Amino acid sequence: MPRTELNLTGFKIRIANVPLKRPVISRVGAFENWAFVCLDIETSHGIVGRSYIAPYLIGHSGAIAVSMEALLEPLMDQPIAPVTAFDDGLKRISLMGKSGIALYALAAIDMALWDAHAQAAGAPLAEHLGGTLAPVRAYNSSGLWLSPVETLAKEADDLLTEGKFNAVKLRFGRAERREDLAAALVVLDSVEPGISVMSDFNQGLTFSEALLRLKMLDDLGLYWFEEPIAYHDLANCAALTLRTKTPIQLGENFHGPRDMHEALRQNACDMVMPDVMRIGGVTGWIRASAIAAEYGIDVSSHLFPEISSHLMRVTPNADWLEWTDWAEPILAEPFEIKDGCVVIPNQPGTGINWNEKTLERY
Ligand code: SMN
Ligand code: MG
Repeated sequence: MPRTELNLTGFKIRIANVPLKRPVISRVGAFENWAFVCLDIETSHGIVGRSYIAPYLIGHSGAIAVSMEALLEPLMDQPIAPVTAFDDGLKRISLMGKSGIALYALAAIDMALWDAHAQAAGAPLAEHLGGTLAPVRAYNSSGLWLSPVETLAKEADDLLTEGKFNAVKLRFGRAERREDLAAALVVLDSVEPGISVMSDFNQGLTFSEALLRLKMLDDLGLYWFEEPIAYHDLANCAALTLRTKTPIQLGENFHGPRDMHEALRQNACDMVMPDVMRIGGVTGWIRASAIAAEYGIDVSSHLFPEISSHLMRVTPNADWLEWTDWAEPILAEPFEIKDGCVVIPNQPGTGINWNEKTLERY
């Protein structure tokens, strides 16, 4: 096949504030809308690479867009080379610290470059990265927030039914310890045997409260305890990991593969669930998943289900994909869920295409 060079010829960045079907109420905040920064990169052969990131705070989205522009300018008219662009970009952002806004901007660019690169090769991203297409098992994370306990059984049933899911995630961190216990019992009693229930404290506990609360919940058969305390407090996370039977899950706040390496080196968790925006896009994910593999640790994903489904297909020890429906309103073809699994579209690239009408509206 003749080799044609694919150059970056332009880009478009759009910010959308999309209403959530079920508002988020958690210890990281309450949200009625979810903020997206959407990137299109244009190339010399008419191929458009697309990605989105979701930085929680709409007010910070503009700063991320500006950071994206600054990182994209030097790539203009250059060949599309995601790994080279990532490493050069990392050097550039090191002047501001290789985390936070600058890293998110770099991750968005990395994902859009990989999308274009895979499209140019005519392969879905998972295949382009050397994997195969197959359904990816997912838990429905679009609900079970810190809502009244009496609403949880019905919501768990709705969440499981809407995509024939076999797993859901329940949020903890209520004011009183016994309220979390009541929430856990209601949900666990209401689901069929064989359904997995993950749990997430969103860093809501102090270390001493975590000792008490995790002990209280430890024998219920929850699949994992996610972020019980401040995520950067690795020493105390390691102490909790030693003391609890339920696996401790960390990862959505790893800023780059190095953070994952440090957490695993300190035995701060039993499992990891990187967030493709914070870990550094496709390139950051691939590097992080190699570290997890060497530690023999299971890898789940955090948010961004579309691109994460491709990445889970090339992740050794892939465990559960986190499914949320939050981007659906701005996608031309939302990914299908079949029997609790995300179906990766069999088309070149990531399969992310905009619903231009709604994207412009939001
Ligand atoms: C989460 C994600 C997004 C908003 C609130 C809470 C949570 C998760 O930490 O893991 O899904
Ligand atoms: Mg979480």
